[in-house]
Amino acid sequence: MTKNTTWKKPKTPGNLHALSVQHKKPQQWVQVVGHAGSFHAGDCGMLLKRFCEGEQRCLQRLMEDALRPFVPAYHGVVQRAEQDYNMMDDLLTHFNSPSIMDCKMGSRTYLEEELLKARERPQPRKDMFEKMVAVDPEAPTAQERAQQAVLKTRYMQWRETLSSTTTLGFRIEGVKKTEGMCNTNFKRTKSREQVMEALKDFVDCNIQILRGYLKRLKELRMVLETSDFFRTYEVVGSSLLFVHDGTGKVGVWMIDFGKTVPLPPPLTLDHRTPWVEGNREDGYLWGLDNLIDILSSLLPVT
Ligand code: I3P
Repeated sequence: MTKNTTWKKPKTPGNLHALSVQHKKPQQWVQVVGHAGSFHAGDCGMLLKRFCEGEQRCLQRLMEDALRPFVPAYHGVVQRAEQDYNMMDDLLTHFNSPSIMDCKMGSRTYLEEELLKARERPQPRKDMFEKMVAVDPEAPTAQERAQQAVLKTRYMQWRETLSSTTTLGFRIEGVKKTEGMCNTNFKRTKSREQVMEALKDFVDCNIQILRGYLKRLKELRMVLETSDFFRTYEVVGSSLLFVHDGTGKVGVWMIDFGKTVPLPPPLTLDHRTPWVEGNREDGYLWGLDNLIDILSSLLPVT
């Protein structure tokens, strides 16, 4: 265990009950990160996410796969105000004032096909230039500065190396702690130590919560290693959603499959081999190994 860490003892069931009653209020859906306006709360514990055909295909496949317990249950397409939505379980429904963290998994956040497209038809983006200089005014090259625009793949690669995506195979995208504000200020959270601090803060040094997350992540890793779906898909830009609450309840689910694409048979991935262009590897399991290792190192030495 690192020095100067104060670990909270797991709360007794009595305290827990009082806490959950005290905080009980109608479940509100909270969006930690993601494209603005893409989500709506549905009826009866459902979440509506702006329709994406690729994501629909993944969710349909996942409902038949060993990974089913680790993804939100999918309930088909609904229409609201002439817009189609994929309807799925709202993963926060059974939590009381939950704390939520979104970790984007993998060592790469753009698809190989996006890279090819950017080469064939470069479309520099002003919005991404602006996001880049807001974080680091020195980041753009002279040419990018002259254009006041950057390619999306360049922006994504810059985000990957600025954060822990390239070095650890995952990055923290956003955290919302019980009753707190949503914090998405993790763009420069890169080193193992910085990630450890952020994770420690997220679990509030609660060992029970930490153990719960580790158990769930190890189960997920075991299932990923045997899943037919996972072996045959390039999984890019997908997140793990961490949720816990004051009762000690924890959950982790795979979410966001908009950039998860089937591989041309007979190609399969092990998700640990480093990426070189053409091999389609995404570093997902390498990132999960690192995440499990870092969370394990936060446990007190017994
Ligand atoms: C966004 C983030 C998203 C990406 C989006 C970026 O950058 O990388 O993952 O969407 O691209 O703007 P940031 O987190 O720095 O705001 P996709 O994963 O769907 O590509 P977009 O602006 O083209 O939607």
